[in-house]
Amino acid sequence: MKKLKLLLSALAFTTLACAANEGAADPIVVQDVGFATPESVLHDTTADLYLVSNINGSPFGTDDNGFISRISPDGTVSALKWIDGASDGVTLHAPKGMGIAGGLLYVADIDHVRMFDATTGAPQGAVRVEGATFLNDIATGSDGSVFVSDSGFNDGFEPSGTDAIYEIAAGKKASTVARGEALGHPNGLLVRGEEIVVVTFGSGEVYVVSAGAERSTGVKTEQGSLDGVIGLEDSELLVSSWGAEAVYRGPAEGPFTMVATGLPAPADIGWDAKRQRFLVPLFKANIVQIHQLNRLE
Ligand SMILES: [Ca+2]
Ligand SMILES: [Ca+2]
Repeated sequence: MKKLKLLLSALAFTTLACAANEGAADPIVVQDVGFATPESVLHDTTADLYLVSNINGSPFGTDDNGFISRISPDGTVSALKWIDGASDGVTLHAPKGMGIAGGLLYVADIDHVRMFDATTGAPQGAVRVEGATFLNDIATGSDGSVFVSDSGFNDGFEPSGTDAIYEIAAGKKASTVARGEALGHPNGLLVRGEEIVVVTFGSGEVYVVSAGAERSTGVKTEQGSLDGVIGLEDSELLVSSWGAEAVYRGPAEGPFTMVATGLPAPADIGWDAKRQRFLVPLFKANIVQIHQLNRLE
């Protein structure tokens, strides 16, 4: 009897595993093109191109060699170093999260949010975020507001105690939305109405903050080290997890199921709403994968 039960549960497991992969098209894999520690992918909906931020070296290094690539939705490279820290007049050390608002591309870069013309890539100044150690994700609201997370790490990923979420008001100055180690090393941000959905690299949580309020209790995914977050039209989320080497899907209050696996160090995922694709930078493998979201998943 025990044997039969084991056999049945093994069968059930196999069926589930098949269901998860059924109909999932192979991703487009962009590799061996010169990416260097890609952290974030963003769909520029105006140009209809994907932007990839490349740290190029240490995530903490002020080496002015970071760059931003432009790639076509078919996976071909349009410009590997569209914006290049190595160019004269461009400062870019270790670019991470990106967002576009009001014709400007905002890029998180250690303790600055740098701005570039979203059409030409020309530098448009920077906002220094006083006291920040590890600015990570950028999120934009439909009203043009811009937010940035500080994951609160010093070199070597030691806690710096600077965990925070800031608003970059009028592209000129940072104001605090939330602050403190209870934020659990916040990483990915998503603006949803008056709230910001936060996923954390430290505590492995998904929670919500709004200005002047305590963070919500939140939920934990099964595996942690969460990096990027995407909001789907049906208000579900996609969340990347280094712990699971996967992308999770679920409502902010959970539960979450995996929609793509076998993704080592999946950093800040992007979303192509037009094609219903999620875009995954593999931080350590110097690869970007383009995945079709299966509606049945
Ligand atoms: Ca660098
Ligand atoms: Ca990130």
